Amino acid sequence: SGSSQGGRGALIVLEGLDRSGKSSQCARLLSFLQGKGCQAEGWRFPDRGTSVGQMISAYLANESELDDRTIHLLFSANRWEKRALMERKLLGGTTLIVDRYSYSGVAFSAAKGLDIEWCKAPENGLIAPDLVVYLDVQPEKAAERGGYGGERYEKIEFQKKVGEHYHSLRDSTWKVVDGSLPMEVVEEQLKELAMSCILECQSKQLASLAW
Ligand code: NYM
Ligand code: MG
Repeated sequence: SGSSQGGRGALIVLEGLDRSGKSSQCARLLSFLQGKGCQAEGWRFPDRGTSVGQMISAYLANESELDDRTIHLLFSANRWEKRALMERKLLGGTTLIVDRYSYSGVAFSAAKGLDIEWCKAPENGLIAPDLVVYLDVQPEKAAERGGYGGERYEKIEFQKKVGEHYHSLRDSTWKVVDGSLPMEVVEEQLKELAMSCILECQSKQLASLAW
């Protein structure tokens, strides 16, 4: 069973600050793709459903304390434990719409003051995204959107630093979309980017992150 058009699926990642609209846009994009008969699934990191994910979730909820490098490696391990399944899905023709990935891993940890090259190292060898869409929203704007949920990192000053580190991670797979535009406008831009990416991936091999 491949996709209806044959070829592998695309690894499409949405990135951005907390409250930038990623989760809503992932859901909209996913239902659009599925409505078109495209084989697609929605994923997110952290994946809080695994035992590593539960440790991460407790840390984010301030229910546990962890050394900065230790939690960094847990976020990375949480992607590694999903790598084999991710590869199987993509090769089987399923497109994955992923809410956060390695870029979150590096940007949030580097914002705490950890060395950025040290932060990148454990991400090497994970599957490289075919498209990264960064939803660009000013930290002040993001905070206005119903406020933050009270998890660790959800503070304007910290989010500003995260944004600067995201900026330094931009590469050729990145597209920046203005996340302050109306939801429907952002949605249209995402649909177009995703459709052309999915088409291109049918004749493009999977690659690994090499930072
Ligand atoms: N986060 C997420 C990290 O610090 N490192 C990572 O590798 C990932 C994937 O977790 N503030 C942070 C970003 C968010 C928080 O994510 C929880 P979400 O999308 O709000 O559930
Ligand atoms: Mg959040």
